[in-house]
Amino acid sequence: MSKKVERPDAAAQAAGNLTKWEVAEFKEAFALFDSKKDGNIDPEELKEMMGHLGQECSDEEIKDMIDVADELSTGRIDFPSFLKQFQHDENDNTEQFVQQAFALIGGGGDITGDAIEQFFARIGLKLISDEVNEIVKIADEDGDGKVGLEDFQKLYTRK
Ligand SMILES: [Ca+2]
Ligand SMILES: [Ca+2]
Repeated sequence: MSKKVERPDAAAQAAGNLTKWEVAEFKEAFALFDSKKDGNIDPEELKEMMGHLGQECSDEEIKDMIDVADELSTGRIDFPSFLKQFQHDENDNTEQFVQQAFALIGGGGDITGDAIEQFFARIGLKLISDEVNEIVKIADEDGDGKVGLEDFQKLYTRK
């Protein structure tokens, strides 16, 4: 066990120019990865989650992914480090990231209620239909009942 590093203000600092929606969403994503609930994503947890998402990664690939984010060199990713990966100014791949996330959740098409349900089922979460409808409602800017790429992109540019 490596010693626990406490950084109470780091999350707020790392949030930087991310929208509140994004910070809340990344917090949920982080909690999903952190299956042991110890406040860090370790290689084992990362590998497990990538597997759920259909990405089989080698130990080497997992280590590389951790290294990119691991600013404290603990071999694990804490929430502030995780958040920093998604900063707009440090990461000009936001557009690409959004498109990849859209494709991942939508399974190649628009994000419908069914697609959301299946996505969460893949990562081991069962949503009730009220929750699914709520997600679609929040994200569906143009009101056609599903989340298209444009709706989805707007989630990441809203302040
Ligand atoms: Ca953990
Ligand atoms: Ca829509």
